[in-house]
Amino acid sequence: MSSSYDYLFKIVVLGEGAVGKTAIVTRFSHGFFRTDYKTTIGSQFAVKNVDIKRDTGNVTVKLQIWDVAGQSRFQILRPMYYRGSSGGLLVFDVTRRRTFIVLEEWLDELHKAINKEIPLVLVANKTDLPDRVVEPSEGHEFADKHGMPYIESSAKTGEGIVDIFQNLAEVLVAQREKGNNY
Ligand code: G3D
Ligand code: MG
Repeated sequence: MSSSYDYLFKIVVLGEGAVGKTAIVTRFSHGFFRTDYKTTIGSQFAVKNVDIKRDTGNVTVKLQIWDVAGQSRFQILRPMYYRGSSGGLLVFDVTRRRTFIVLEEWLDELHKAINKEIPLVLVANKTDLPDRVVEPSEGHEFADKHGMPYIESSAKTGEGIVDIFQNLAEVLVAQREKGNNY
């Protein structure tokens, strides 16, 4: 992997336990999944470059993706992982409604920790499973309400996985180029 890049962003991955956060990050980063020493207290990060097309030519974006433990026992520790994030993924499991209902709580937790709005992508994961209960229209409605894009994914088949990170990287680069300090 090339070590040169034009932009570096920290991304946090939020959502209940077992929605597929680790599976998404692992799938995207093709095995370049680095376990941090902080794993014991519930976090690890992966690093991956994505190329974005701009009017001015291609730019390389390095994403440092923090996979934060979703279990409630780690709640007290999570805010410190949120600090300094430029963007995030809000992930739920389309087969478990509870993971969708609690998304507002994840947003609150993030905003309390960082005191500002950052670009997020709503990720509806596990679309490969037959027992889906949360419909696309519901996901779209939540995403529209919060001004974020909505992407359906399956870490199992790979559907949507690259889109998630490509989309977020494009938004982050566009903001940075406009002079916003994200
Ligand atoms: P988390 O990091 O959010 O806690 P994990 O979730 O990535 O550990 O995933 C939890 C379980 O869901 C795992 O199953 C994982 O394989 C499965 N999973 C994740 N994403 C998908 C998906 O898109 N489709 C399907 N079918 N399964 C998925 P196990 O059995 O290993 O616990
Ligand atoms: Mg995990």
